[in-house]
Amino acid sequence: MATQARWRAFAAVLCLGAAAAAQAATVTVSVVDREGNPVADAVVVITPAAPGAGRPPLAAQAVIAQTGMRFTPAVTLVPVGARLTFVNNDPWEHHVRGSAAGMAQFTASTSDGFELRLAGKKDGQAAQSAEVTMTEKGAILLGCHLHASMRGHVFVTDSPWTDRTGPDGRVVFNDVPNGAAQVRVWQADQLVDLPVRSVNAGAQATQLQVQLQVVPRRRRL
Ligand SMILES: [Cu+2]
Repeated sequence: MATQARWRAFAAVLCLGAAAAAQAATVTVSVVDREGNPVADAVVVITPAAPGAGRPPLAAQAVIAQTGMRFTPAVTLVPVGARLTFVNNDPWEHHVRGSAAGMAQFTASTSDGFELRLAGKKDGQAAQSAEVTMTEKGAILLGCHLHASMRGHVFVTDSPWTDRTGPDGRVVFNDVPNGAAQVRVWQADQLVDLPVRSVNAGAQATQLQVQLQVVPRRRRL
């Protein structure tokens, strides 16, 4: 009798496990450029219609280094409310500016965004740094008033289901709640927003390919 009860309890746990697994779906998004080649550093945002219990938030802090006349990383992904720390490792000054990316960069007033002057790093001293808080979602273009070749981006998201594509151009989410969801793809050189795609996450793994209308420019090495 006791054994039977234990088996019943075990079976109940198995059922619960199966139910929990069924609620989370796998969604794979592949981003390719106009010529069909995989695109790294594109941002994929999934917004489930019913987010359920949600997902752990993305890290609310990020460091963007200015090293060798580059912003590193080139694309930084943070949630709304995150704190960014800019650190100048170069021995010369950088005058960092952040402003709306995409088509907005042609219409936004110059007073939008932020500016930071970071003195060059002196031998034997700590690098200069400054912090900025990202209060709104959207893509930010980073530049430097002193060095026109410097370019970087910050993507501020309001969905915890947000990730960057790897070198294979793919992002895989294994924990999208079952049901309808919207998928947005952002890429730095795709200035015109791509249409939002709809998927129905479910028992069958969802595969979605999104093609850019551009071929992203290569990063200066
Ligand atoms: Cu600079």
